[in-house]
Amino acid sequence: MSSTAVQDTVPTEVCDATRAANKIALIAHVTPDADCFGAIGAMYLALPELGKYPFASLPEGTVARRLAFLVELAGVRPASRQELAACDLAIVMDTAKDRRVNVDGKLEALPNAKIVNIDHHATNTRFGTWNWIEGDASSTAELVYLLIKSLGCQITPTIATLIYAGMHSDTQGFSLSNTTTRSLQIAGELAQAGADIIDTCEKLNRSRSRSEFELLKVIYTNTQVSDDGRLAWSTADCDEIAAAGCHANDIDDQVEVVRSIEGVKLAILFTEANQGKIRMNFRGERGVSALALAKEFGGGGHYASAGAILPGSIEEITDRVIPAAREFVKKLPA
Ligand SMILES: [Mn+2]
Repeated sequence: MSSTAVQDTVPTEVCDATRAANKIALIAHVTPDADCFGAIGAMYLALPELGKYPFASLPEGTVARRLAFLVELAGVRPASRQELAACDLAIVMDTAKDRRVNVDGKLEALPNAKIVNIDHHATNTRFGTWNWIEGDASSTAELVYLLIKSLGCQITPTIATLIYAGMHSDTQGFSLSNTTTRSLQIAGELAQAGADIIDTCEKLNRSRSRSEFELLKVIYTNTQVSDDGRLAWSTADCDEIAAAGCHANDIDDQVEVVRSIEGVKLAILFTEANQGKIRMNFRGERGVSALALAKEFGGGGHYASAGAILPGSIEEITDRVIPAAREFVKKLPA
């Protein structure tokens, strides 16, 4: 666990831009996770207190069943194209590159909006008018907590629950290396503010649908481990994902199955939710940079948790990536 290395202050420009705007679009990344929904939901509920109109971009079909409760909890109504086009500010959260925004028509669909870019991905390309990037923050939800407080808005029990969900999820229940004293301290403040931790964690961790469970069985079955035990990977192709009853937005944290094996330094999950497009999730354990390997294949993300997408079949892509991954773990110190 690292101590508080990140700054506690929200950039003044971010607060000023938020206060100056009237209609604010709330945007996160494609295949949104709990951090995205926590951040969007919390801002959606906080902004009206400042007299601002929030408009959330959630194109149809982008909410995973498992996470729909967060959207419902915040009462988020997805904005129309027209509403988004009329926004004068876009707060883009948790999104490392502008082409990853979860907006129909991407940022061109908001021609009048200046952009506040809030993120904790080390590889963020700083595409905003204003950029607030803290690579050491546990989650974007953590940054949103600081922003809402800086704006002088209340942390209501619902806002606290949404932020907690984002932080809990991105830290795997405060168990990963991005867990800091600041994140634990904020978690305590969220509990104090009335976050419904038990219900949220049950929904996030102990409410898998049968189809997601079927998909996990596939991933367990397909898991392979290198002879030295340092590399583990698994796959799920198009047919296997469909047979389990899953869709692209159900692929989330299943790489944790692969990562859970003792001694594994690097875990990779290859999934083909969309035919011919292989998504890779890389996870590094104990100081191993998953990002370094993901970058070799055009990917990005965080130091220990990264991703990439390549065109091809599972077989073609594993044939390319696994030899590189074997070399990569071989070079790691004993
Ligand atoms: Mn995040």
